Amino acid sequence: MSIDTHAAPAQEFGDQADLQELYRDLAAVDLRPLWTITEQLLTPTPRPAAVPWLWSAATMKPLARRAIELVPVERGGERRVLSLQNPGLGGRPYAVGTLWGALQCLGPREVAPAHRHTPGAIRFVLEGEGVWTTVDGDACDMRPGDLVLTPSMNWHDHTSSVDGEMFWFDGLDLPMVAALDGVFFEEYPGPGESQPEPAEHNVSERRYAGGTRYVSGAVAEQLSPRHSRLLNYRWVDTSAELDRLAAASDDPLLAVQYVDPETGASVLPTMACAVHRVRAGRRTAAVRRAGNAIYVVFTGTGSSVIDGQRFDWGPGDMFVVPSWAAVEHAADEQADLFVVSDEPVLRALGIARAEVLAEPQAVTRTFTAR
Ligand code: 1HN
Repeated sequence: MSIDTHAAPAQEFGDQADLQELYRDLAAVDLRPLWTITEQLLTPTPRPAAVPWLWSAATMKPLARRAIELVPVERGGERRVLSLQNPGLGGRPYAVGTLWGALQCLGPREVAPAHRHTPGAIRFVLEGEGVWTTVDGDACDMRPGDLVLTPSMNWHDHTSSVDGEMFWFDGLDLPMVAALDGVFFEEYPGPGESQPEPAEHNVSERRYAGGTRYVSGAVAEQLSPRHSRLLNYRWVDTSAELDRLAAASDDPLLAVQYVDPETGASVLPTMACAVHRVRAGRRTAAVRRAGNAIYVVFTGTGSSVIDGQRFDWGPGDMFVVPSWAAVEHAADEQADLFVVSDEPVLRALGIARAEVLAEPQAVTRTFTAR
């Protein structure tokens, strides 16, 4: 947050010249009078610097393909990733104040080298095949719609075994970890730049996929650094769960949260993931939540109204809903929206809140994607 240095004091006291001198003398010794900035600091409701925004697949994908042609994936650069840079954040490469969001692509038979870091990541696969992410020795096969976790300090590299291209969404808690000055990063010590391919893939699935991986209500409260030991949530299972909910209700919105099958908590301590299915021709209630979220359109077309602005979307588009912005969705054809949010952190701190609006929002503007 940046605090306007030139803001007039909220109240004026005493002799003007003396007061101005006091402010100068305070500034000269790195002291700041709270009474001049109280209203900027303590806003009645969150005032995120990030703005509601949308990045379209039609714009991103040709640019990603050009990057595949021009830029190798190698040690140093580490990844071919196009970050969603919210224009409200003054050049910081973040989708919203607390979350990194990006489109990552891998060209034919490329390997992105192994490393590990304190920020945790989730991947939601958009397109492609024949790629796996090895997470601390477990090769997790990636198919469209799969959610793959690379928790904090787990070694990870990405391997393409085929001639096609691969595209996925990356969500990281990097801005939160950076705000805590907690970023650590290490290159894999080898031998080689990537982890050896294990004889068997998808070990975490065989061990943990038997438990409850999806819930439709609230996820378990938990203040713990633990992450899910299950590293891959398959689209076949996610969509089967959505189908099951759809058969049991006529709501416009069917929501499944991915959870740790051993605890019922969110998949990572810092990030919660969900899929929101919006039924064809239906509109969801407008909701606002404390905390930031990134939406990735997996299938379907429709629009969302975010604080009175309409965003039209289709497959592969990504958009952000900053804290406390009202959001509602309408689907033309049935739509599956993947959502990642920082909600577990707000819950752990006891400051989560949400509000369902009584009325649909009036649309005052329509967003034009670049
Ligand atoms: C990272 O390690 C990956 O491993 C992707 O694929 C995106 C963005 C910031 C920092 C580390 C990856 C990242 C990242």
